[in-house]
Formats: sequence, structure tokens, C-alpha cells
Amino acid sequence: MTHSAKVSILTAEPRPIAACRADFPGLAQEINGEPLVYLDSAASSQAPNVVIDAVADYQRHDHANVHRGVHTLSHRATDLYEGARDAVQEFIGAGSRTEIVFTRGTTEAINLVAQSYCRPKLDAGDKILITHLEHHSNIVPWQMLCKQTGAELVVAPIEQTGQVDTRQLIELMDDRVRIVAVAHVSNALGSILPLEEIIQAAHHRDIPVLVDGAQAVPHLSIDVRTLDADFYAFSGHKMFAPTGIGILYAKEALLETMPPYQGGGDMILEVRFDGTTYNELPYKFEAGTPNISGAIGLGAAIHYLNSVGLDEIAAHENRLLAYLTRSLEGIDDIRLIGTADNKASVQSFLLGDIHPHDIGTILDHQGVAIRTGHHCAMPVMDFYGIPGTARASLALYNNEDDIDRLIAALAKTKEIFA
Ligand code: 7TS
Repeated sequence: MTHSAKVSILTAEPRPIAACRADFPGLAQEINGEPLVYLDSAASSQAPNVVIDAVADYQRHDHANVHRGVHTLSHRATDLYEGARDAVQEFIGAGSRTEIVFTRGTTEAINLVAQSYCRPKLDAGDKILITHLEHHSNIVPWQMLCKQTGAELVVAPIEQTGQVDTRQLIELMDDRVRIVAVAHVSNALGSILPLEEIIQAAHHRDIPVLVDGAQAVPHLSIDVRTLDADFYAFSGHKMFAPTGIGILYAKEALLETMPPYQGGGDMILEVRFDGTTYNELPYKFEAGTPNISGAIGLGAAIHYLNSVGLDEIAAHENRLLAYLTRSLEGIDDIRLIGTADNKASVQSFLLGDIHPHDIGTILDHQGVAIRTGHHCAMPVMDFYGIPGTARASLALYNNEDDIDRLIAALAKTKEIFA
């Protein structure tokens, strides 16, 4: 992408939400002879043309390594890569671009915090506090850390609706808790956690909070400073960007105290055999050649989201989620899993005693893509005593027709199993 192309994305005209569907070429295809209905954006969203073009333009015209060349292509690549960091900073309201670390995704961001921030501080008997609704990537890194340090993983309960029991979560914040790590939005249940209350309570006890924002960023307007989150992690591929790129936001004062997560090129200022000095923030945490094209795609996705407007997106998706829930409730034998008052973009369900994988397969035959299974949240499935669910998840490009198609396809599924 040339510099002038970059500027044209930055100054993109406001995009009316009803027009957005046409921006996503992946949606304009038939699957099994039917127009695709894509209801699996919580797993990975489709990409708009501006993202695809930004990545392709970079690969065609501007590809070189970043931060190290004196030649023009390396300067261009560096400008684009660092421009994406600026876009992320502004998008989540971070105070400084040094607080934005590029990672492979949410998973790597959480592992980075576990190993670099927590591990040096933990003693046997210390605690890490999470909730019962977390994705495996906000469970397993902490279990690994507990094995390494003798710390204990404490799990706050959830209610039948799928909302966290905030009172109990706060009661569990005792003086051995070294970090609270919670989802912003549950991927299996859609519940939006009351982050302000959780973060205030934790900070009152001097406990830092990591927020897993993977399911929040494409749906809710985020301001990490208003939230006062200490760490906020998310993935590009759930917000219309490519896979393999994500973000760890962390307060600068915390990053300053953390040792590097990985060693290698770019994260150093000087290397000698008798010692190495590390680079400044955020490069200290970005060892090796980064995912340059992914970062550029993420920057383009953010400009796209901004051109539509996060408030418009949230309002559109809330209307659709209400329509989805109402429509599902109209089906006999449906059981909704995840019925919290405050929800975003996701509805899990069961249909009679049909196995979720069978539902997913029969829907796919009709061109409807949903996710089925445990959604990398096995403890949630254990809580409800079920092996998995069928899950429809929404993005800004979905509409009521998509939901009508889902409901018709579910009716057909019932007929087949009758
Ligand atoms: N946290 C949450 C809340 C998630 O939903 C996911 C992915 C992750 C972390 C991990 O993100 P990654 O990009 O590092 O893999 N969730 C899902 C899902 O719901 N279906 O497929 C992936």
C-alpha cells in the first residue's frame, strides 16, 4: 500500500451499516447450493475489502522487514506497521503507543502476562482469580503458571443465566490474590461482565486486572483508561483483520517492570556475550520479525470499524440479538444457554436431544454456518451438564434475513430428526 492509499483509509467516509454487507466478499457465495449465512463470527469474522486490499497492497508494493532497513521499502513497511499501532492506541483509548504490544492473538497476550508479569512475582500459596465462564486461553496459561510456582487457581462461580456472580467474585479477592483475569464478553454465553465494578473492587485491594477482550472489541466501544484495566488482550481475526495478529495493552508502569517474554532480534538495544540491554517499550516484547501484514490488516480493520461507528454497530447487533433470541424462543424444544440480561452478539442453544454437531452439519447443508461443541469453554459445558451447544454469533454484516434463514434451517433439522 502506498502512503496515499493509507491516508485514504484514515479519512474513510462514514459507512452506513446497512451497506456494510457488500464490503465483505466472503459473504457473497453459495454453500451447498444456498447463499451463505455466516453466523460464526465469534470464532473468526470475515474480512472487508479494505482489509484484504491493505494486506495485498503491502505485499505487492511495500513488503520489507521493519525497523532495520535504510531503504525505502523498509521505511514504508515500518510506517505502515507503526501506523497500525497508532490506530490500535486510539481505538482502545490507550494513553501511549508504548502500551500497545503486537502479539499473535489473545492467547499469546495472556501467556505473556502470565509468564512475564506474574511468574516472577508469585510464591507458593499466592492465588490467581478467574471465573467459571472463561475461554481455555484464560484458564490454561494460569494452570501452567500454578504448576510452575505453587500458586493456586481460584474460580469464581457463575449463575444459571451465565452471568458471573459478582458478589462472590469480589469476596474471593483476598490478600493472596495476585491477579484477577476475566473475560469482557463470554464467547460461549455472550454475557457482558460488569468490568467497572470488578476492576474497582480489585484495585481497592491493589490487585491488577487482566481483561480478555477477544469477544468485546468488534462489538463494544472500549476505553481502557476509563475501564482502568491493567491488561487488555484481543485478537485481530475476530474484528475483521487477519489471523495471527493480536494485541496486549498494558499500562506502561507495569510493562516497565516486566522482563521480556521472548529473546531475539528487535527486542534489544545492544547484545554482547557478557550481557544484553533490552529495547524500549513496546519493542522489548516484540522479539523477531513480527506479523507485519497482519498488523497492517488490523490497522485497516480498525479504520473500517471507526468508519461504521462502534455505537452504531452495538445498536444494530443488540437489535439483531433480541430478534435472534425471540426467534429461537419460538421453536418448540429449544433450550437457550446463556440468558444474562447484559449480553453481546452470541446465542448458544440446544434443540431437543439432537447432538449439536448434527445441528451444525445439517445447517451447513443449507448454507448456514454456526459453531458447535464446547467452544473452548469446557467448564461452562460442565456447569450446565451438557457436552456442547450450537452457537450462532453475529457481526455488523448480519441482518434479519440471516436469522430467518437460521430458523428455517432449524425447522428442517427438526423434521429430519422427527
Ligand atoms: N478469549 C475468548 C473470550 C475467545 O472467545 C477466544 C477465541 C480466545 C480468548 C482465544 O483467541 P485466539 O485468537 O487467541 O485464539 N474464541 C473462539 C470461539 O469462541 N470460537 O473459536 C474461537
